[in-house]
Order: sequence, then C-alpha cells, then structure tokens
Amino acid sequence: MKNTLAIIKPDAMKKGYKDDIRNEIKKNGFIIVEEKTLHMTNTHAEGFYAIHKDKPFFGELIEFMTSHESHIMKLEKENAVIEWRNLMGATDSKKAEPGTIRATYGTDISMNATHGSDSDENAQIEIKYFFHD
Ligand code: 3AN
Repeated sequence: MKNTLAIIKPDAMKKGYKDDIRNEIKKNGFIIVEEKTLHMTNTHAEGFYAIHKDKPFFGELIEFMTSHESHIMKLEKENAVIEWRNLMGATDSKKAEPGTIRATYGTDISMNATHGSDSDENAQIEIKYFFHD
C-alpha cells in the first residue's frame, strides 16, 4: 500500500509550522497527492476519532482538534503508513526520538503536531473520510 493519511494538527498550524512540516515530508520522499486546510467541526472530529470515543481523553481530543485549522494530506510513498509513522515519531512528543516531526514540532501526548494512519486498512478509511475517493 502506497498511501497514508497525514494531518498537521491545530497546535502545529497555530505555531506556523505547516510549511516546515510539508517540506520535511517532501524531503523524505513522499508525494503529497491531495491536500486541504480544514477547520474541523465536532462532527468531523468525532467521526474521525470514533475509535477513541470511550477513552478518558476523548473530550480533550475533540476540543483540541476543533480549536483551529488542520491541514489534511494524502501521502504517497512505498510503505507509506510505516514510513510516515517513523518520520513522525512516538505519539508522545516528549518521548519521540530527536529529529522526528513530533519531537521537533510537538509538545506532549495531546499536542503532538501530526497524525498518521496506523494501518493500511485505516489509511484507506481515513483517506475516504476526508477526500471521498
Ligand atoms: P497515534 O496518533 O500515534 O496513532 P493514538 O491513535 O493512540 O495515537 O491516539 C490518537 C490521538 O489521541 C493522539 N495523536 C493524541 O493526540 C491523542 N491521545 C492519545 N493518547 C492520549 C492521552 N493519553 N492523553 C491525551 N491525548 C491522547
């Protein structure tokens, strides 16, 4: 599978990191096939993160994801899901390896700058969710 869904989240957008993160993505051999900037509504965010609806951090997650614009991208590269997760680093920015996007641009486990699909199956679902293709 060559595609994955990436999101530059509200914290990174607010701080003006959109272009820096896009450049890192391209420098690392990904093609940005489709992209759009979107201010998620509650409905968007709750649908996207439905898998986490019973988690204690769900309310906080929705509030964060609807707090500002996000930049949504369909990425293409061989082994896109794994390659993008490796470039992002660990979910918690404080634990992410130096040099990864989350270490460089994120703050902690909730404000972690970017999202990436966690499997080929979810990548397909998430790409459809935002790009309807
Ligand atoms: P990843 O985005 O690395 O796949 P998930 O799917 O476990 O991580 O979590 C989805 C999003 O939920 C994370 N990107 C993060 O913003 C948020 N999140 C995960 N765990 C926590 C937590 N313990 N407290 C607050 N937010 C969390």
